[in-house]
Amino acid sequence: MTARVAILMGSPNDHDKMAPAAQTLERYGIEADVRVMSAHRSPAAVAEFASTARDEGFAAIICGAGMAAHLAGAVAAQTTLPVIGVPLSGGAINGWDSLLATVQMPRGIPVATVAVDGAMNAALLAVQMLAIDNPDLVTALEDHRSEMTPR
Ligand code: RP5
Repeated sequence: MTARVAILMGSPNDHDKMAPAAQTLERYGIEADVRVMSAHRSPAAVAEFASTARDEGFAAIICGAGMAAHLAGAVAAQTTLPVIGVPLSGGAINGWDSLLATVQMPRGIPVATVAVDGAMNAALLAVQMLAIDNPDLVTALEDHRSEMTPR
């Protein structure tokens, strides 16, 4: 089965901030499965998805959420796949809440947290994980880095 990456977000209102993740995976030819589910509003769906994700062929799961952002942690609790958390801005304290909620995971259940609204970096981190045993992705990553180099 070809490796896939899941992109989860806590609300339909998160779509614009998470769009760079799917766009970046697309650039690398990696299939993204984008879904809205919430640690608070649909916890059973989150548990079901996360606990079966490895068997469904996912290689990594990107989770974006704002405010009391528990989505990445709730997913990480149910899978040994790598989980990448994207704290999203918005709300009364504009991302400080989601940053701390996403990054401050208890010992034993890691979430690789990127910057607030860092959806592109979340996707690049997933690509780098997939590149561990994929030389074509290594080359694509190197080409991308070289495009980003200021000239
Ligand atoms: C989080 O609460 C979502 O990820 C979203 O960023 C935030 C607000 O959600 P909405 O009230 O806009 O649906 O769970």
